[in-house]
Amino acid sequence: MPVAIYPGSFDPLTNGHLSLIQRSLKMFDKVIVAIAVNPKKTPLFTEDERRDLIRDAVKDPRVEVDAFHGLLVDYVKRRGVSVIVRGLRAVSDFEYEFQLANMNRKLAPTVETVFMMTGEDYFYISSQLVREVASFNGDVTGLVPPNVHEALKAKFARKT
Ligand code: COD
Repeated sequence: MPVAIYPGSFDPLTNGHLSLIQRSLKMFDKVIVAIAVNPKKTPLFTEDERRDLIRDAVKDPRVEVDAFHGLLVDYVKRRGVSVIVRGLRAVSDFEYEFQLANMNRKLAPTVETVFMMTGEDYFYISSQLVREVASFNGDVTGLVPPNVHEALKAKFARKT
């Protein structure tokens, strides 16, 4: 059964991520959405919050939501998976993704990275911009799933 791991920060999940997950399911029987937990960074949403937001937004039995600490390739090997899915929005993504994919291949030669181009409606969406817009009370309707929209409102209402 072909399985892929879609890793990311997902802080928070956006409609761009969601589109990629849905399109990946046309190629893979199962997609593991893997939240990278980096203790050196302070995310807006905790690991558990990100996990719940993705689970509630996706609700597909073929999608598993998980989290990992440490190197992505170690996690991928632990899960017995050999395909990583990543998204490309613009030329600016390419350089970073190229480095990441090559470093991962160096560390784990049997693991392949598959790239998917962003959907035309989502090429300008990033978690970072969504956080910034929401922090200034801007409207993020259509950029994130409704449950993430509500969570952003609650998060920034608490902060102000
Ligand atoms: N349309 C299409 N694709 C999108 C969109 C969009 N609107 N938004 C994001 N994406 C894609 C991104 O290009 C990326 O491929 C993926 O979705 C996830 O995006 P983010 O921003 O949530 O996650 P990143 O890019 O911060 O994830 C980086 C990792 C956490 C995967 C990476 O740092 C990592 O593997 N960390 C673990 C430690 C490790 O192994 N380090 C060594 C790496 S060589």
